[in-house]
Amino acid sequence: MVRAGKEDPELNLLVGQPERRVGRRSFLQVAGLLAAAGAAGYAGGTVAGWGDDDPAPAAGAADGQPVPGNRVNERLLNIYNWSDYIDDRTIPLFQAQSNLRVNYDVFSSNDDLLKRMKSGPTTYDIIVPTNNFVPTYLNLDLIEPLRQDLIPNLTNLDREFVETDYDPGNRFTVPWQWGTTGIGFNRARAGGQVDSWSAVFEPAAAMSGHVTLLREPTDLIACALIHLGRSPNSIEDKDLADVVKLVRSIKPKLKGFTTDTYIDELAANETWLAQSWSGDVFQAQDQNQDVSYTIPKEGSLRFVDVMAIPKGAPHPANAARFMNYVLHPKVQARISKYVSYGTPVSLAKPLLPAEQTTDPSIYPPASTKLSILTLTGQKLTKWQAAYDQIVK
Ligand code: N2P
Repeated sequence: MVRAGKEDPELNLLVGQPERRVGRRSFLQVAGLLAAAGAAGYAGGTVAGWGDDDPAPAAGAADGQPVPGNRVNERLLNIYNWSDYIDDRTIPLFQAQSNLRVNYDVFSSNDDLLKRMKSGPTTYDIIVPTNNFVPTYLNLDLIEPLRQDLIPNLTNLDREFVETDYDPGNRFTVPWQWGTTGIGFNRARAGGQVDSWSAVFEPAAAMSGHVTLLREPTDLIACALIHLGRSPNSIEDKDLADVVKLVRSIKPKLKGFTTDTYIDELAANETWLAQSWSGDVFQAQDQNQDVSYTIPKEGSLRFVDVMAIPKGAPHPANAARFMNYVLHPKVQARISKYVSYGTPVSLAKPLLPAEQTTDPSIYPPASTKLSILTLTGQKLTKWQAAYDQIVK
Protein backbone atom coordinates (compact mmCIF):
# COMPACT_ATOMS: atom_id res chain seq x y z
CA MET A 1 0.00 0.00 0.00
CA VAL A 2 1.37 3.42 -0.93
CA ARG A 3 0.68 5.88 1.87
CA ALA A 4 -0.30 9.33 0.66
CA GLY A 5 2.45 11.90 0.96
CA LYS A 6 4.95 9.43 2.38
CA GLU A 7 7.06 8.93 -0.72
CA ASP A 8 10.45 10.61 -0.73
CA PRO A 9 13.04 9.57 -3.33
CA GLU A 10 15.82 10.88 -1.07
CA LEU A 11 14.88 8.36 1.59
CA ASN A 12 13.98 5.52 -0.68
CA LEU A 13 17.35 4.36 -1.80
CA LEU A 14 15.97 1.27 -3.46
CA VAL A 15 14.36 1.39 -6.87
CA GLY A 16 10.79 0.11 -6.79
CA GLN A 17 7.41 0.87 -5.31
CA PRO A 18 6.72 0.50 -1.59
CA GLU A 19 4.59 -2.40 -0.47
CA ARG A 20 2.29 -2.67 2.51
CA ARG A 21 2.72 -2.02 6.22
CA VAL A 22 4.44 -4.80 8.13
CA GLY A 23 1.45 -5.38 10.33
CA ARG A 24 0.17 -8.39 12.18
CA ARG A 25 -1.68 -9.75 9.18
CA SER A 26 0.67 -8.62 6.47
CA PHE A 27 3.98 -9.61 7.96
CA LEU A 28 3.93 -13.09 6.48
CA GLN A 29 3.45 -11.69 3.01
CA VAL A 30 6.20 -9.16 3.56
CA ALA A 31 8.47 -11.83 4.97
CA GLY A 32 7.94 -13.66 1.68
CA LEU A 33 8.76 -10.51 -0.22
CA LEU A 34 11.91 -9.98 1.78
CA ALA A 35 12.99 -13.57 1.31
CA ALA A 36 12.41 -13.28 -2.42
CA ALA A 37 14.42 -10.07 -2.42
CA GLY A 38 17.24 -11.64 -0.38
CA ALA A 39 20.77 -10.34 -0.13
CA ALA A 40 21.91 -11.96 -3.34
CA GLY A 41 19.18 -10.25 -5.36
CA TYR A 42 19.98 -6.81 -4.07
CA ALA A 43 23.74 -7.32 -4.27
CA GLY A 44 23.08 -7.97 -7.95
CA GLY A 45 22.69 -4.26 -8.53
CA THR A 46 19.16 -3.15 -7.72
CA VAL A 47 20.36 -0.60 -5.19
CA ALA A 48 20.66 2.98 -6.30
CA GLY A 49 21.41 6.32 -4.75
CA TRP A 50 23.86 5.66 -1.92
CA GLY A 51 25.18 9.10 -1.11
CA ASP A 52 28.50 10.09 0.40
CA ASP A 53 27.01 10.01 3.86
CA ASP A 54 25.50 6.56 3.54
CA PRO A 55 27.09 3.85 5.65
CA ALA A 56 29.79 1.86 3.92
CA PRO A 57 29.04 -1.80 3.27
CA ALA A 58 30.02 -3.98 6.22
CA ALA A 59 33.51 -5.50 6.19
CA GLY A 60 33.43 -8.85 4.46
CA ALA A 61 30.05 -8.10 2.90
CA ALA A 62 31.28 -8.42 -0.63
CA ASP A 63 32.77 -11.89 -0.28
CA GLY A 64 30.21 -13.33 2.14
CA GLN A 65 32.88 -14.09 4.77
CA PRO A 66 31.76 -14.93 8.31
CA VAL A 67 31.27 -11.88 10.53
CA PRO A 68 33.57 -12.00 13.58
CA GLY A 69 31.84 -11.75 16.95
CA ASN A 70 28.84 -13.98 16.27
CA ARG A 71 28.20 -17.20 18.20
CA VAL A 72 26.96 -18.93 15.08
CA ASN A 73 28.84 -18.33 11.87
CA GLU A 74 25.98 -17.32 9.62
CA ARG A 75 25.28 -14.18 7.63
CA LEU A 76 21.86 -14.09 9.27
CA LEU A 77 19.95 -11.76 11.59
CA ASN A 78 16.70 -12.63 13.37
CA ILE A 79 14.66 -9.57 14.40
CA TYR A 80 11.55 -9.54 16.59
CA ASN A 81 9.86 -6.13 16.52
CA TRP A 82 6.40 -4.66 17.12
CA SER A 83 3.82 -4.96 14.38
CA ASP A 84 3.33 -1.87 12.19
CA TYR A 85 6.65 -0.36 13.20
CA ILE A 86 8.80 -0.30 10.05
CA ASP A 87 8.66 0.84 6.45
CA ASP A 88 9.12 -1.72 3.71
CA ARG A 89 12.54 -0.52 2.51
CA THR A 90 14.74 -0.64 5.57
CA ILE A 91 15.16 -4.42 5.71
CA PRO A 92 15.82 -4.97 1.99
CA LEU A 93 18.27 -2.05 1.94
CA PHE A 94 20.08 -3.33 5.01
CA GLN A 95 20.31 -6.78 3.46
CA ALA A 96 21.79 -5.29 0.32
CA GLN A 97 24.21 -3.09 2.19
CA SER A 98 25.41 -5.73 4.66
CA ASN A 99 24.96 -8.94 2.69
CA LEU A 100 23.21 -10.35 5.77
CA ARG A 101 19.88 -12.13 5.43
CA VAL A 102 17.17 -10.89 7.78
CA ASN A 103 14.23 -12.78 9.26
CA TYR A 104 11.72 -10.25 10.55
CA ASP A 105 8.93 -11.39 12.91
CA VAL A 106 6.45 -9.25 14.81
CA PHE A 107 4.84 -9.27 18.25
CA SER A 108 2.16 -7.02 19.69
CA SER A 109 2.65 -6.53 23.43
CA ASN A 110 5.38 -6.36 26.05
CA ASP A 111 3.47 -9.02 27.91
CA ASP A 112 3.79 -11.44 24.98
CA LEU A 113 7.44 -10.57 24.38
CA LEU A 114 8.49 -10.99 28.00
CA LYS A 115 6.66 -14.32 28.34
CA ARG A 116 8.39 -15.57 25.24
CA MET A 117 11.83 -14.42 26.40
CA LYS A 118 11.29 -16.02 29.83
CA SER A 119 10.27 -19.32 28.32
CA GLY A 120 13.80 -20.36 27.34
CA PRO A 121 16.53 -19.86 24.77
CA THR A 122 15.60 -17.87 21.69
CA THR A 123 16.98 -17.59 18.19
CA TYR A 124 16.19 -13.88 18.03
CA ASP A 125 19.16 -11.51 17.80
CA ILE A 126 17.18 -8.32 18.33
CA ILE A 127 14.07 -7.74 20.40
CA VAL A 128 12.37 -4.37 20.96
CA PRO A 129 10.89 -4.05 24.47
CA THR A 130 9.58 -0.75 25.77
CA ASN A 131 11.89 1.25 28.06
CA ASN A 132 9.77 0.59 31.14
CA PHE A 133 10.47 -3.14 30.83
CA VAL A 134 14.27 -2.80 30.50
CA PRO A 135 14.95 -3.05 34.28
CA THR A 136 13.00 -6.33 34.30
CA TYR A 137 15.01 -7.74 31.39
CA LEU A 138 18.20 -6.75 33.22
CA ASN A 139 17.05 -8.21 36.56
CA LEU A 140 16.12 -11.48 34.88
CA ASP A 141 19.43 -11.50 32.96
CA LEU A 142 17.57 -11.78 29.66
CA ILE A 143 19.63 -9.29 27.60
CA GLU A 144 23.36 -8.91 27.04
CA PRO A 145 25.70 -5.91 26.72
CA LEU A 146 26.07 -4.45 23.24
CA ARG A 147 29.29 -4.41 21.25
CA GLN A 148 29.39 -0.63 21.27
CA ASP A 149 32.57 -0.66 19.16
CA LEU A 150 30.38 -1.92 16.29
CA ILE A 151 27.85 0.89 16.80
CA PRO A 152 29.74 4.15 16.14
CA ASN A 153 26.46 5.83 15.15
CA LEU A 154 25.47 5.80 18.84
CA THR A 155 26.92 9.32 18.78
CA ASN A 156 23.94 10.34 16.61
CA LEU A 157 21.50 9.80 19.49
CA ASP A 158 19.97 12.81 21.18
CA ARG A 159 21.20 13.20 24.76
CA GLU A 160 17.87 12.42 26.37
CA PHE A 161 18.03 8.94 24.82
CA VAL A 162 21.53 8.37 26.20
CA GLU A 163 21.16 9.79 29.69
CA THR A 164 18.25 7.58 30.68
CA ASP A 165 17.40 5.99 34.00
CA TYR A 166 16.71 2.58 32.42
CA ASP A 167 20.05 2.23 30.56
CA PRO A 168 22.45 5.14 31.01
CA GLY A 169 25.05 5.19 28.24
CA ASN A 170 23.20 2.63 26.06
CA ARG A 171 25.17 -0.32 27.36
CA PHE A 172 22.28 -2.68 26.60
CA THR A 173 19.79 -0.86 24.43
CA VAL A 174 19.48 1.36 21.36
CA PRO A 175 16.28 3.35 20.84
CA TRP A 176 14.14 2.44 17.85
CA GLN A 177 11.35 5.06 17.93
CA TRP A 178 9.33 6.76 20.63
CA GLY A 179 5.75 7.86 21.06
CA THR A 180 2.86 8.66 23.35
CA THR A 181 -0.28 6.88 24.50
CA GLY A 182 -3.54 8.64 23.73
CA ILE A 183 -6.89 8.17 22.04
CA GLY A 184 -7.46 7.56 18.36
CA PHE A 185 -10.99 8.59 17.45
CA ASN A 186 -13.31 8.93 14.52
CA ARG A 187 -14.50 12.55 14.40
CA ALA A 188 -17.61 11.71 12.42
CA ARG A 189 -18.75 8.84 14.69
CA ALA A 190 -17.44 9.82 18.13
CA GLY A 191 -19.24 13.16 18.14
CA GLY A 192 -16.54 15.68 17.28
CA GLN A 193 -13.69 16.54 19.60
CA VAL A 194 -12.41 14.09 22.21
CA ASP A 195 -10.04 15.39 24.87
CA SER A 196 -10.48 13.28 27.99
CA TRP A 197 -9.82 9.73 29.15
CA SER A 198 -13.50 9.58 30.10
CA ALA A 199 -14.25 8.97 26.39
CA VAL A 200 -12.80 5.46 26.65
CA PHE A 201 -13.02 4.70 30.38
CA GLU A 202 -16.65 5.89 30.69
CA PRO A 203 -17.86 5.39 27.14
CA ALA A 204 -21.24 6.79 26.14
CA ALA A 205 -23.91 4.17 25.41
CA ALA A 206 -23.92 5.19 21.74
CA MET A 207 -20.28 4.13 21.46
CA SER A 208 -20.97 0.56 22.60
CA GLY A 209 -19.14 -2.04 20.60
CA HIS A 210 -16.86 0.55 18.99
CA VAL A 211 -14.35 1.19 21.78
CA THR A 212 -11.04 -0.61 22.30
CA LEU A 213 -8.43 -0.45 25.06
CA LEU A 214 -4.78 -1.41 24.84
CA ARG A 215 -3.87 -5.04 25.56
CA GLU A 216 -0.82 -3.87 27.48
CA PRO A 217 -0.56 -3.72 31.30
CA THR A 218 1.40 -0.45 31.52
CA ASP A 219 -0.89 1.59 29.32
CA LEU A 220 -4.13 0.09 30.52
CA ILE A 221 -3.45 0.42 34.24
CA ALA A 222 -1.58 3.75 34.17
CA CYS A 223 -4.12 5.55 31.98
CA ALA A 224 -7.04 4.20 34.04
CA LEU A 225 -5.25 5.49 37.17
CA ILE A 226 -4.84 8.90 35.52
CA HIS A 227 -8.53 8.89 34.60
CA LEU A 228 -9.42 8.16 38.23
CA GLY A 229 -7.25 11.07 39.35
CA ARG A 230 -4.65 8.82 41.01
CA SER A 231 -0.90 8.74 40.49
CA PRO A 232 0.06 6.96 37.24
CA ASN A 233 2.65 5.13 39.36
CA SER A 234 0.33 3.99 42.14
CA ILE A 235 0.74 0.55 43.68
CA GLU A 236 -1.91 1.19 46.36
CA ASP A 237 -4.23 -1.80 46.60
CA LYS A 238 -7.26 0.50 46.78
CA ASP A 239 -6.26 2.33 43.57
CA LEU A 240 -5.64 -0.88 41.68
CA ALA A 241 -8.91 -2.39 42.94
CA ASP A 242 -10.71 0.70 41.66
CA VAL A 243 -9.04 0.34 38.25
CA VAL A 244 -10.07 -3.31 38.04
CA LYS A 245 -13.64 -2.44 39.07
CA LEU A 246 -13.89 0.40 36.57
CA VAL A 247 -12.55 -1.45 33.53
CA ARG A 248 -14.48 -4.63 34.31
CA SER A 249 -17.66 -2.57 34.56
CA ILE A 250 -17.24 -1.15 31.05
CA LYS A 251 -16.23 -4.44 29.45
CA PRO A 252 -19.69 -5.09 28.00
CA LYS A 253 -19.40 -1.82 26.07
CA LEU A 254 -15.95 -2.60 24.68
CA LYS A 255 -15.19 -4.12 21.33
CA GLY A 256 -12.14 -5.57 23.07
CA PHE A 257 -8.53 -5.19 24.17
CA THR A 258 -6.08 -4.95 21.30
CA THR A 259 -2.70 -3.62 20.27
CA ASP A 260 -2.43 -4.84 16.71
CA THR A 261 -5.84 -4.58 15.06
CA TYR A 262 -6.97 -1.05 15.87
CA ILE A 263 -5.12 0.61 12.98
CA ASP A 264 -7.22 -1.34 10.51
CA GLU A 265 -10.36 -1.04 12.65
CA LEU A 266 -10.04 2.75 12.96
CA ALA A 267 -9.36 2.99 9.24
CA ALA A 268 -12.44 0.88 8.45
CA ASN A 269 -14.79 2.96 10.70
CA GLU A 270 -15.33 -0.13 12.87
CA THR A 271 -13.65 1.31 15.95
CA TRP A 272 -14.59 4.87 16.85
CA LEU A 273 -12.57 5.31 20.05
CA ALA A 274 -9.33 3.45 20.66
CA GLN A 275 -6.80 3.83 23.41
CA SER A 276 -3.81 3.93 21.09
CA TRP A 277 -0.16 4.62 20.47
CA SER A 278 0.42 7.84 18.55
CA GLY A 279 2.03 6.68 15.29
CA ASP A 280 -0.46 3.85 14.87
CA VAL A 281 -3.29 6.38 14.74
CA PHE A 282 -1.51 8.45 12.09
CA GLN A 283 -1.12 5.27 10.06
CA ALA A 284 -4.92 4.81 10.30
CA GLN A 285 -5.42 8.48 9.45
CA ASP A 286 -3.48 8.00 6.20
CA GLN A 287 -6.33 5.72 5.16
CA ASN A 288 -9.25 7.53 6.77
CA GLN A 289 -9.27 11.32 7.15
CA ASP A 290 -11.97 11.15 9.85
CA VAL A 291 -9.44 9.64 12.26
CA SER A 292 -7.69 11.94 14.77
CA TYR A 293 -5.35 11.50 17.71
CA THR A 294 -5.47 13.24 21.07
CA ILE A 295 -3.36 13.19 24.20
CA PRO A 296 -6.04 13.55 26.90
CA LYS A 297 -5.95 16.75 28.96
CA GLU A 298 -5.55 14.78 32.22
CA GLY A 299 -2.12 13.64 30.97
CA SER A 300 -0.72 10.43 29.60
CA LEU A 301 2.42 8.38 28.97
CA ARG A 302 5.47 8.66 26.83
CA PHE A 303 7.52 5.61 25.88
CA VAL A 304 10.68 4.67 24.03
CA ASP A 305 10.92 1.27 22.36
CA VAL A 306 14.48 0.00 22.42
CA MET A 307 16.46 -2.63 20.53
CA ALA A 308 18.24 -5.16 22.75
CA ILE A 309 20.08 -8.44 22.24
CA PRO A 310 18.68 -11.50 24.06
CA LYS A 311 21.32 -13.17 26.22
CA GLY A 312 23.19 -15.79 24.21
CA ALA A 313 21.71 -14.68 20.85
CA PRO A 314 23.30 -16.45 17.85
CA HIS A 315 24.34 -13.34 15.91
CA PRO A 316 25.15 -10.44 18.29
CA ALA A 317 27.66 -8.85 15.88
CA ASN A 318 25.09 -8.86 13.07
CA ALA A 319 22.61 -7.33 15.52
CA ALA A 320 25.07 -4.54 16.34
CA ARG A 321 25.51 -3.85 12.61
CA PHE A 322 21.77 -3.46 12.20
CA MET A 323 21.56 -1.16 15.21
CA ASN A 324 24.30 0.98 13.72
CA TYR A 325 22.44 1.10 10.41
CA VAL A 326 19.20 2.14 12.09
CA LEU A 327 20.96 5.03 13.83
CA HIS A 328 21.91 6.56 10.48
CA PRO A 329 19.85 9.78 10.07
CA LYS A 330 18.55 8.76 6.64
CA VAL A 331 17.40 5.40 7.93
CA GLN A 332 15.81 6.99 11.00
CA ALA A 333 14.03 9.47 8.74
CA ARG A 334 12.78 6.73 6.43
CA ILE A 335 11.35 4.70 9.32
CA SER A 336 9.97 7.67 11.21
CA LYS A 337 8.36 9.21 8.16
CA TYR A 338 6.58 5.98 7.42
CA VAL A 339 5.42 4.96 10.90
CA SER A 340 4.83 8.53 12.18
CA TYR A 341 6.55 7.93 15.51
CA GLY A 342 9.25 10.19 16.97
CA THR A 343 12.89 9.72 16.06
CA PRO A 344 15.58 9.67 18.78
CA VAL A 345 18.05 11.12 16.23
CA SER A 346 17.45 14.84 15.70
CA LEU A 347 19.84 14.78 12.74
CA ALA A 348 17.02 12.94 10.95
CA LYS A 349 14.52 15.76 11.45
CA PRO A 350 15.65 17.95 8.52
CA LEU A 351 14.93 14.93 6.31
CA LEU A 352 11.36 14.60 7.62
CA PRO A 353 8.37 16.58 6.35
CA ALA A 354 7.81 19.75 8.39
CA GLU A 355 4.19 18.72 8.99
CA GLN A 356 5.54 15.79 11.01
CA THR A 357 8.31 17.56 12.94
CA THR A 358 6.03 20.47 13.87
CA ASP A 359 3.06 18.29 14.80
CA PRO A 360 2.57 18.52 18.59
CA SER A 361 0.88 15.10 18.54
CA ILE A 362 4.13 13.53 17.28
CA TYR A 363 6.63 15.82 19.04
CA PRO A 364 4.62 17.14 22.03
CA PRO A 365 5.81 20.38 23.64
CA ALA A 366 7.42 20.13 27.09
CA SER A 367 4.21 21.50 28.62
CA THR A 368 2.24 18.33 27.72
CA LYS A 369 1.63 16.22 30.83
CA LEU A 370 3.42 12.98 30.00
CA SER A 371 4.88 10.45 32.43
CA ILE A 372 7.64 8.00 31.65
CA LEU A 373 6.99 4.90 33.71
CA THR A 374 9.22 2.16 35.01
CA LEU A 375 7.71 -1.20 35.77
CA THR A 376 9.71 -3.14 38.33
CA GLY A 377 9.38 -5.08 41.57
CA GLN A 378 6.08 -4.76 43.37
CA LYS A 379 4.65 -2.57 40.66
CA LEU A 380 5.22 -5.20 38.00
CA THR A 381 3.62 -7.92 40.11
CA LYS A 382 0.67 -5.87 41.29
CA TRP A 383 -0.08 -4.30 37.94
CA GLN A 384 0.19 -7.63 36.19
CA ALA A 385 -2.27 -9.13 38.70
CA ALA A 386 -4.70 -6.23 38.18
CA TYR A 387 -4.34 -6.53 34.42
CA ASP A 388 -5.00 -10.29 34.54
CA GLN A 389 -8.17 -9.73 36.58
CA ILE A 390 -9.39 -7.26 33.96
CA VAL A 391 -8.53 -9.02 30.76
CA LYS A 392 -9.18 -12.64 31.72
C1 N2P B 1 3.78 0.02 16.95
C2 N2P B 1 3.52 -0.05 18.38
C3 N2P B 1 4.34 0.86 19.18
C4 N2P B 1 4.81 0.21 20.37
N1 N2P B 1 2.68 -0.52 16.25
C5 N2P B 1 4.35 0.74 21.63
N2 N2P B 1 5.28 0.48 22.65
